[in-house]
Amino acid sequence: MRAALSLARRGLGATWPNPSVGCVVVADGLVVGRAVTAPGGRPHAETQALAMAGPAARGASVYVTLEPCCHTGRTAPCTDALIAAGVARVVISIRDPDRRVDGQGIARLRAAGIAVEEGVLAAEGAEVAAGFCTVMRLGRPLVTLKLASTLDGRIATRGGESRWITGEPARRAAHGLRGRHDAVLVGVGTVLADDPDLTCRISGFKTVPLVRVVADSHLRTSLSARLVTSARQAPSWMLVRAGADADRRRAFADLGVSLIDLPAGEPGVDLAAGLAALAQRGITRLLVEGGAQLAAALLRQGLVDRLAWFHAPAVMGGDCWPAAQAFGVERLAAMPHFVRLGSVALGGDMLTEFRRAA
Ligand code: AOF
Ligand code: ZN
Repeated sequence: MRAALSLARRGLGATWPNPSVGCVVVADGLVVGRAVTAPGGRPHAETQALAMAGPAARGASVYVTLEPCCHTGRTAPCTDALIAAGVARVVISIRDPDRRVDGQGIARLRAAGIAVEEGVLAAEGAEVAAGFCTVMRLGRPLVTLKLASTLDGRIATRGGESRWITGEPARRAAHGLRGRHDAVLVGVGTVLADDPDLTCRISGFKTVPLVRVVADSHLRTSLSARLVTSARQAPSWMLVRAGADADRRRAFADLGVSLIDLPAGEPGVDLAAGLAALAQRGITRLLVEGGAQLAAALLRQGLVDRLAWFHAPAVMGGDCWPAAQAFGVERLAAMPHFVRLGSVALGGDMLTEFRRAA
């Protein structure tokens, strides 16, 4: 199962709208088949691993990070492929929360006489499938907020200088984070200030292009911004207020930018509705890269599931720009709380990852 989980981790960011699933087929103590869900979500892991195993799958044990599907979607059900291959045992990490499956895959395997165990390394299985499970449970993607600041949480000097606060190893790790997400979201302020590309610049890392999303209620983004001029090479989507200027909308659409209409939020667009719209389009894992306004709005609304916080060993002081703008915390009890998952040193910098406290 650990091997299946590592395979599944490799597919993160590449299989949306489907979950990344890992599958290992073991016969007589030997691995005879292994696979991860293909880029784009199909074929599923099990059918590929069974194809690799061929006749060796008969009587084998199959380790899979998510309950095999039993619905006929764009591919035939994995349960049927497992039954047809004559496997003896299926070991599952977690159930598939998709209503078309949710225990029925397990029931179908058992009805065919296959021994099924579930709940093996369930915490790891849940972490790998967290994006897909969040969509199923909450109707929005898993949201990871990435920040890179000084020790006192500052992201730019009072003069506006921000390149670079963290060093090269930390910036490479940030590209790795992009690689494991389906889409990246920034606020329009960041686009105006930095004109970012928002691509994953580690070659070979990303097999499907990262979807770039800008929250831009009034279409203030320049038509010559990199995100706009490259919209035909990699997807660029914009979260806009319904009723934004029609000529500007047409200009963006003509350049290949896809506009998503949303109700007004305070400020900008209604972010909860924006996240729901992204889930509707298949996004399961969303990386938010700022700026400070967007970070504050998401934190205030309890929409941040994970934090990836890079700290540079430096201090700027209170007249410099904070990682998150004010969001009105009066009492300690009102702060969003997080639980530390782990930390790594990256050159002189530090990356700490957190999940929201339950
Ligand atoms: C599996 N193995 O590798 C994955 C599964 O639209 P379809 O037919 O591709 O089905 C998508 C659903 O299949 C998805 O919503 C989820 O429930 C499941 N994903 N299942 O057996 C896999 N990726
Ligand atoms: Zn399947």
